[in-house]
Amino acid sequence: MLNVVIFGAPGSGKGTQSELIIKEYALDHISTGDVLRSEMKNETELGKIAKDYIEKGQLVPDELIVNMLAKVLDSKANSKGVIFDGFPRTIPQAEALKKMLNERGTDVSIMLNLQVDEDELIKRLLERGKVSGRSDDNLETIKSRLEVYHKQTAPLADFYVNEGKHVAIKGMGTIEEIFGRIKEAINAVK
Ligand code: B4P
Repeated sequence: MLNVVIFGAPGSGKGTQSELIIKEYALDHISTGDVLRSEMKNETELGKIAKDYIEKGQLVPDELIVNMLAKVLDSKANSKGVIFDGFPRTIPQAEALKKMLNERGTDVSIMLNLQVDEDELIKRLLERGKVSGRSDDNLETIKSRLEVYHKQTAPLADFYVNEGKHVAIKGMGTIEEIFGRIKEAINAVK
């Protein structure tokens, strides 16, 4: 199985590049952000809890995310591989993912770490905010999301360096240029 973790700050292009990767490699896509937004839209129990965190730019608690992901993963049992988009975001999430995949006889194949300058991240998210209708694409929430990213999520890079899975990808430039770099990295491990 080809299991790809796509990682980076908010606005680094995770969702954008995931769409291209799933087409090229016929992978299943699990975006924790998309699953949470769908739970919010349907006003489920999880959606109601998640809303408070997301609007403040905070991470949803690990336990809720890990339980949610386990269910989604079970629905992809016959998959050729999965792209994990926006997950893991903390060390406990990365440990839980490793355990879940190992129990299913597989593991993460590669972790792509998209590197984008902070002013470019803010610019992209504000631009998206004009049309997305997302309650977290405003300057105040973007600033909290970036702070949370630096404190809680960025240290995860070392976890994957230790696993020998980490590949840094320059995330500046056109969407096609960045995808070219990603394909090179994936083709080297598949
Ligand atoms: P996500 O949905 O994962 O949000 P994101 O990080 O902002 O999005 P992404 O990185 O995919 O956006 P992209 O750059 O592609 O999470 C939202 C919230 O949900 C989190 O803040 C958190 O509260 C919660 N959550 C999600 N997962 C969680 C977890 N595992 N644990 C706890 N909480 C969790 O797109 C940004 C914009 O840039 C787009 O408009 C795009 O068109 C544009 N863009 C992309 N590439 C570009 C390029 N090369 N040039 C110009 N523009 C570009």
